[in-house]
Amino acid sequence: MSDAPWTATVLTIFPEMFPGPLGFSLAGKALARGLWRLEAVDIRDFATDRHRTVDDAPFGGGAGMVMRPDVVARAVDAVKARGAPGPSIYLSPRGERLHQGIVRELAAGPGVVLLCGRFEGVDERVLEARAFREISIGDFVLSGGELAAMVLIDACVRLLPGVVGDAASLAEESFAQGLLEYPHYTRPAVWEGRKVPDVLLSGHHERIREWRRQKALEITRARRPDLLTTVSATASCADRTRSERREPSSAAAEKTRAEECP
Ligand code: 9D3
Repeated sequence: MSDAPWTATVLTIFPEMFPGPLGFSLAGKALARGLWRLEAVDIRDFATDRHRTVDDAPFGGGAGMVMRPDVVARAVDAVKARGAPGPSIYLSPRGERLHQGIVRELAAGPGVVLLCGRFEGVDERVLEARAFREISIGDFVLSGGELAAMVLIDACVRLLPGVVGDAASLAEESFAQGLLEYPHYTRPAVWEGRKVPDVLLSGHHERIREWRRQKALEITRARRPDLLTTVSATASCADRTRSERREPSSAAAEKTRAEECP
């Protein structure tokens, strides 16, 4: 007897958008192998009128329409009653910003129930009454929550046991934790007059490791200095990161960094 797999239950007015990209590649193969489950539920099925209306004009006036609390509540209550596991999450531009710490937390649980907004948003009362957690995927404007839901699901699924086949990939990931990736090269060794760095052809594994570490630090410092913020300002790039990793300036800073690290 085996436990139910990690399950994403998506409440949307566009269920045909799923699995969409989640049906391909890593997530798609894992879905086909039964390592996770996806249920896309049409919120319109929980409307009560002939036109299956899910939205209405905002009280107080203003542009756009708002999703009705009664329809959304019936949808979420129905999937929960059917056993949909995990926290209820509303994908919303005003939510807490998604990061790998949240992804790890959600992937470690039994699944997620994801409410995708359309129109201007969802009536505030149903978010309170059903204790939705609000999550945004970044500071840019999408036309609805469906793509954001797919992003969150994809990020979680690749962390589920057995999904990433190569154990070395996850080991590498933890090795590089907190830094951007070093540059990669493959054949040909010379392309358009550009040579692959000699050290990578040298076979000196320890030197290759050091070179990659150094490049990862340089790239992180140039592109995402915020990932290195707790590091002292005077030592060399490598030294700074080393001392930071061994003697974090505070438990709080370390926790924040760990949660934000890619
Ligand atoms: C006029 C004010 N707009 C807020 C910025 C309204 C609005 C725009 C876009 C309301 C909803 C949306 C649709 N976006 C999402 O549903 C969404 C989203 C996003 O737009 N950016 C980042 N993360 C997310 S999660 C869901």
